Amino acid sequence: MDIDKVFQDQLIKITQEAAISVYPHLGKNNKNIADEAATNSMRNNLNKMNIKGNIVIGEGEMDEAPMLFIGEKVGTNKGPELDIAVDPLEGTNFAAKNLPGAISVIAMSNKNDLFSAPESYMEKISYPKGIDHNAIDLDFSLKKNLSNLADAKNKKLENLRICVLDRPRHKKIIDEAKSLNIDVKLISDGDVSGALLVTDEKYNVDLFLGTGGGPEGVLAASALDTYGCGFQGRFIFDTDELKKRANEMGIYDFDKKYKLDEIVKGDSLFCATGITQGDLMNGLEMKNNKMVVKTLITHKSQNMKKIVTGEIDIKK
Ligand code: VTB
Repeated sequence: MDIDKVFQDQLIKITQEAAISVYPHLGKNNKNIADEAATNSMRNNLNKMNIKGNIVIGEGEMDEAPMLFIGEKVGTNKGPELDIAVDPLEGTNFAAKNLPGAISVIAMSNKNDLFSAPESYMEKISYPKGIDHNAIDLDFSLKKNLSNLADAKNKKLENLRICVLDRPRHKKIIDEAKSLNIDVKLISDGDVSGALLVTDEKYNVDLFLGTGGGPEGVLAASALDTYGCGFQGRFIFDTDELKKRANEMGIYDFDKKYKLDEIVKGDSLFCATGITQGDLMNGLEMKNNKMVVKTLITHKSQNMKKIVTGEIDIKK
């Protein structure tokens, strides 16, 4: 079933307002306060929606997060049953330090269509549309993935560019890229945006890969699906606690590589509003008491993918 188009504008408003709520906290060196503001705003607005919403990706598990925890019910309890994934402030460091890349993100699907998993890391890889899904795999070497990509895109291997989170755990990937003469775009945080850089040639990223947050992987997968891009993810359940929680959520095969259509099924909506300047969209900009806000929205069944500009009056 297609998700009603009325929710497009409502989701845009939700991420816009969450983003604006972070504005006073930009550069104040306090990640928690900034995150709390965005989470509060998002939760208040979600609870006004005529939906039976279930948070499947949120701020944490019930016992550790007071708001928008996994399993929390949101909405007026009238309307369709929907799964919701949120990251009210993706890039808390960016916001606290007023650096580029902070966004506010939400995704929505029909009930049981978004993957629900404990807060864990995920190995992930995303790639542009038009590539055979058997050509790219988490278990292939970087060289094999890139050679397959180069063939499919009719490009020279050394002209490809990859994006990776700048972490010591990615040394092997980065070293291998260097030895292949491949340009690497290193990002310090924010791998929802990073994974989406394969959606358009203008970003000049042919492959995003590496280990980051599982929730961020599910969120990115929703937008990638609408763009027709590819994604593969493998959760890392490396503690007894995580394994137990995964079991409780119905996950028994800890080594499974999930394809995009196993992470996001059917229709989905995705919205991300820029807080600070980013690769995907501009950040918040105050102009004559109006906040200019840019939001990327995708809606799979409508084949909609666009950046919407809002001008919002800021009450003094
Ligand atoms: C990424 C990134 C996030 O966490 O998922 C990353 O998208 C992974 O975790 O913005 P580590 O920082 O522990 O490597 C963030 O940087 C923060 O949630």
